[in-house]
Amino acid sequence: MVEQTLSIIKPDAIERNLESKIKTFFEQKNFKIAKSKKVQITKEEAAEFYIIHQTKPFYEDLCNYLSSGPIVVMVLEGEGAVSKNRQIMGATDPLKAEPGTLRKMYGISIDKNSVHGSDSLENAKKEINFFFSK
Ligand code: IDP
Ligand code: MG
Repeated sequence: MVEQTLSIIKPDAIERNLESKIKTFFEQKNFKIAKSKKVQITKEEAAEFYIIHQTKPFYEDLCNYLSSGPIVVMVLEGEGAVSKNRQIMGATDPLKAEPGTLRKMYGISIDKNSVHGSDSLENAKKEINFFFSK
């Protein structure tokens, strides 16, 4: 099934000028980048986006981090896009990510792991709506 998923190039990767490399990587993996924009969100917006993590010890740091600089948010489209994107991103912790995955190639640490990807079709719809409904 052709799906859409939300991808974010996080501040650590934008700061290192990795936007075009990461976009090319998605295109080489046969994703269509249906929408893309560069934004900077507030801490309050980050807190809303990551609300499912509100009880986690790292929540505050995570919200500060995602709002710390420009990010690129994208709608990726393709066959099985949600799980395929999760696979090519690699594990949350770059140290545990498989070779050839984005987080292995570019991630610095578990918090500065370069990319976000929706974890389910339901969350993909919510997250796309969060960034692209206005
Ligand atoms: P995911 O991004 O692979 O879906 P989640 O568990 O949804 O991982 O966590 C969201 C984000 O929160 C991660 O991408 C990472 O930046 C950060 N994070 C997750 N676990 C930790 C942790 O143990 N310490 C610090 N940051 C974390
Ligand atoms: Mg997640």
